[in-house]
Amino acid sequence: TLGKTQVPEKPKTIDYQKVYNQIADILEDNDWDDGSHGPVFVRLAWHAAGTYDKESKTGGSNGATMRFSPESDHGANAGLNYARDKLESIKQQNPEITYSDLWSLAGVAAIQEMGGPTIPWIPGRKDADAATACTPDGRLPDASKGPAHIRDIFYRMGFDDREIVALVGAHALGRCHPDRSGFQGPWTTSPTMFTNGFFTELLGKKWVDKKWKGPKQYVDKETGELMMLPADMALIQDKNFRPWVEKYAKDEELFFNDFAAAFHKLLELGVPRTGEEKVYRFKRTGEA
Ligand code: DDH
Repeated sequence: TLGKTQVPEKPKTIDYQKVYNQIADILEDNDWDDGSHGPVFVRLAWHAAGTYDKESKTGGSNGATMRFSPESDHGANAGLNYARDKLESIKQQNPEITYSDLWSLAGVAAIQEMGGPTIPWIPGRKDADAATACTPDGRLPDASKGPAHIRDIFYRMGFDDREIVALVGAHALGRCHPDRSGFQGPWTTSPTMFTNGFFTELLGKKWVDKKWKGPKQYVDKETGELMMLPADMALIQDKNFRPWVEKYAKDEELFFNDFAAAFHKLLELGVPRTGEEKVYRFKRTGEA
């Protein structure tokens, strides 16, 4: 016979909007780059997810395996320790959130707070507990390469040409650091604002080889202040990428919509879902 009714332990519910707000609160920092941790948070979310391989179903944003060596030491991840360390304070305040949810949520919060589109977000990622789930090096794009390499990398994740171009529009944000990637400079004059500026600069400026001892990159002829990677230039050199660059340069709303869908898809790579999950859309701080 049944004994006393068993009261199931109530699952801990996390107030994700509160976590979003806490992340928003630590973005600004006048001692950091252009004044915001936003760009490096976006890059962390992207590199955690962009290891996905749709054939073997390995990698992706589930697991947060970049906490472990060797993935933390992969060349492409140089400098992302700053983002991981900075987010540690949010993890301390919310011990029940997984690192994999936290990093993806930080990417969403950063984009929205810097003026970008609302990115639908779903929690439920689980952290792997050992380095054995680390992906092999070489799954993230190489900035010195062209269209064929970019397609190899992003088709492996399950993206098409339109989604690829939309995603690289994130280079409106942030900058290259000689001590991390070896490259130098920002792509736009407003690196802490999410805009379609990457596309308007790519088409609107004359790009010339930077004269220096560092790796091959481009600078704008006029001021020499802005930069493009060889992999960025690939988007206007390739006849199937270029039309999307032109569309996004003309139509910021189209870019925002496509980016939001593609970035959401990126953050879902490798995460098991039933389709029943609640989808969150966060309010920006300062929004009623
Ligand atoms: Fe990127 N990126 N990225 N990138 N990326 C760098 C910085 C940032 C490539 C190379 C570099 C995406 C695609 C590509 C951001 C977001 C995204 C840097 C400089 C290099 C190099 C790192 C450093 O020195 O600190 C290449 C190659 C590609 C490609 O071929 C597709 C995508 C898809 C995204 C995204 O978010 C969806 C952001 C943000 C930064 C700025 C980071 C910072 O600290 O500032």
